[in-house]
Amino acid sequence: MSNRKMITAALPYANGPVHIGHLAGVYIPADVYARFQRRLGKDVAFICGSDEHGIPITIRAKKEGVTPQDIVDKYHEIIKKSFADLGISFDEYSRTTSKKHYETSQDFFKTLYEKGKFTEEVSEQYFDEQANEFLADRYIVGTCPNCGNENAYGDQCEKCGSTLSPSELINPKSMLSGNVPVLKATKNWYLPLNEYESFLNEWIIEGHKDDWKPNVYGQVKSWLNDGLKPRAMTRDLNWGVPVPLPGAEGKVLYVWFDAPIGYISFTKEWAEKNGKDWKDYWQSEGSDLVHFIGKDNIVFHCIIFPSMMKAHGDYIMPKNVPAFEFLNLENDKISTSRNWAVWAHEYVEDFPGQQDVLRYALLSSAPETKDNNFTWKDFQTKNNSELVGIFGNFINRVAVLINKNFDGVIPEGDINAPELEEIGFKATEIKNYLENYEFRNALTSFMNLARFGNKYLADEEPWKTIKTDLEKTKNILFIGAQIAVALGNLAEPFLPFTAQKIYDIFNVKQMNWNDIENSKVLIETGHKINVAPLLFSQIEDDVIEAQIQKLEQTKQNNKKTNPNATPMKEQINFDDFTKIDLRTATIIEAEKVEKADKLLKLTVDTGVDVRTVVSGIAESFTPEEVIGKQVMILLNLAPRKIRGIESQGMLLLTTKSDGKLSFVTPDDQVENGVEIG
Ligand code: B3M
Ligand code: ZN
Repeated sequence: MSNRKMITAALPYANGPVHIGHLAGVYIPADVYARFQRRLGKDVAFICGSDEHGIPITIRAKKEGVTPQDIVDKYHEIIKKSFADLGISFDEYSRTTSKKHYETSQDFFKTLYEKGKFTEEVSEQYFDEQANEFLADRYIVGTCPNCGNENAYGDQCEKCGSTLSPSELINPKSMLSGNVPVLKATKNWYLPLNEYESFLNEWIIEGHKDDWKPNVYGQVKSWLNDGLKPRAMTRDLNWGVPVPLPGAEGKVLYVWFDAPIGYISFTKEWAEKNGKDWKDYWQSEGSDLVHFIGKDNIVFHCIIFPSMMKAHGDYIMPKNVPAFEFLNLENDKISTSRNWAVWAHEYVEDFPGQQDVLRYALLSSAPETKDNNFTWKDFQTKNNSELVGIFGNFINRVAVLINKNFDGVIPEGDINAPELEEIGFKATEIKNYLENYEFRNALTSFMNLARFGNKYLADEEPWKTIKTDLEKTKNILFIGAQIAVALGNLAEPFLPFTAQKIYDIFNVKQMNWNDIENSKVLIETGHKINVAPLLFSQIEDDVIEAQIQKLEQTKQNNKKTNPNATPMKEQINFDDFTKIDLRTATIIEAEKVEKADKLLKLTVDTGVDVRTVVSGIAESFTPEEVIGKQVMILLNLAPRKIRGIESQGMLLLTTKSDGKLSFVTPDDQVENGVEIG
C-alpha cells in the first residue's frame, strides 16, 4: 500500500450545474475517500476541474446565442461553488481552458506524434459550405433510417434510441445553416487502440480480476472481447485545444483526449502552488492513482486514457477505477435537458447549513453496484429518524448531561470498560470498508456506533442514576464522551461539517485514524467541553412537499412544447368565460401619445360603437401601419385612464420571437362587432 494517493474525480462538463446524480455517483464518494486517506496520513492529491470542451457546450452556446467561453465561464463558477459549499475538498479545482492545460495536452499529443503512436487517416466528413465548418455528429439532423424520425441526430436517434452515423441519415441537413451538407475529405490522427489490447488484457483482465468492481471489470472485458478499433484523437471543430501540428488549422484535440489529461494539468497547477513535484503523483510507482467516475466513463478511464499513457511511456496506470452506477430521482432518470434533477446550488439555497444531510442521504443510497433512487420522503426519513433521532440525539444527550451535572468537565471513568472496545472495532471496520470503496457499508458501520451509544445511554439512564449513584453516572458519561468524540472523528469523511461541530462541542482536535483505532481514551477526564448546539433539525412535511411540488411543476413544464411558455393561469369555469365579450373591430384613426414611447391612441370601430383605446404598441407599429387593420377587442373591460386618456377596452395582442407585438386577428375580413367565442 503506497503512501501517496493521486485521486481524481471526473471533470464535470461546464454546460450546466451539477446535480445529485453527479454528487452521489462521483463527487461525494471521491471526497469521502480523499478525506479518509488524509486521515490515514497519506500524501493525497485530490484533483478535479471543469471539462470545458466538447459538443454539448457549443450546442448550448448556439442555443443561447453566446460564445462557448461565455457558457463555460458561467458554469465553471457555479459548479466550483457548489463543490465548495458541499465540502468536496479538492486540492485543486481547475478548468480545461487553462493555459497550463493547453500546454500539457498539446505536449502530450506531440510526444505521441513524435513517437509515431498515431496513424493518419483521411475520411469523408460532412461539411457545411455556407458556415464553412465541418459538422460534428450533433450538428447534422435528418431522417432516422430505423423509425423515420425526421429530427434524428448524426450520432443518435433520440426517438428510437438507435446509434447512428451521419452517413446513415436520410436527407441530412446542417443545423448551422439548414443547408444540405457535402462530404469533404479531411485528415485526422488516430490512436490504434487495437494495438493495446494485449497490454489491457494483461493489466486489467489478468491483473485486476479480484480488486476492481464487477461492473467495471465486466464492461472492460466486454469491450476487449468485442475488439478495439483505432479512434480519432482529433476533430474538425473550432472549439477545443488546437492540434499542435503544422497544417492542422481548424482541428482540435478530441475532447476525450484532452479532458483526462486535465487531471495531469491540474496536478501541475496544484504542485507549483504547493512546492510539490507533480511527477511524484503521476510518474512514480510509489503513487496510487484512483479515478472516481460514473459508469458511462469507464471506457475512457480504463481503455483510452490508459492506452494514451501507455503510448506516452512515462505514466503509472490507475490502481483502481471504482465507477458508480446511476442515481434516479423519484424513480425517473435524472436529466439535465428535462430539468429533472435536484441541482446542487439550489439544494444549498433551499437547505442552508444542511449540506451534511444531503451527503448522508446520497451516501446511504449511493448507486455503488446498481442504479439507485433518491426520493424526498426518504431524504426526510433519513434526516429525522437517523441523523436527528440517533446520531444527533446521542451527541446532544452526552454533552447536555456533562454540562448539567459536571459543569462541562469530563468526569472520571473506567478506561477498561468493555464498551470502549466498540470504538476501535468500528474504526477498523469502517477503514476496511473504505479501503475497499464500500461507502454504504462504511456509513452503516458508522451509524451502528451511534446506535450503540444511543442504546448504551438508554440502558444506563444517567438522567436517573444521577439522583442515586454519582460514581456510576460519572462512568456512564465518561464512556459516552469517548464514543461521542469517536463519532465526531469517524464522521469527518462522510459528514465534515458535523464533525467540526462535534470537535467544537467537545473542544478537541481531529485525530488520525490509527489513534482512534488504538486509543481507549479519546477525551481525558477533567477536559472542559462547550455547550452543545443541536447538530440536526427536524425537516417538516411542508418543506418536503414544496420540493415535491417543484418537481411536479417540472413535469408539467416538460409537457410544454415551447420551453418559454409560462404556466397556465388558475382554471376558470364556463360561466366565467361567458362574462367576457370579445368582438371584431377596425382601427380607423391612430396617433402617438405625447411623452409616452410605447403608447398609441386609437379610434376603434367596434360595430357596437366607435371608441378610444390606448394600446402599448408604439414600439411595434407606427400610427400609419395600424389604420384600417381589423383586430379583436375585449369590449366589456371597464374603462381606465391611461396618461389622462380614457381607454375603453383592450386589443388582443401577442409577442413574436423577435419581441415585437402583433395583433390577434380573424383569418379573413369580417364585419365589426361580430362576437368571438
Ligand atoms: N466531462 C463528464 C461526463 O461524461 C466528462 C468527464 C471527463 S473526465 C476526464 O459525464
Ligand atoms: Zn429512430
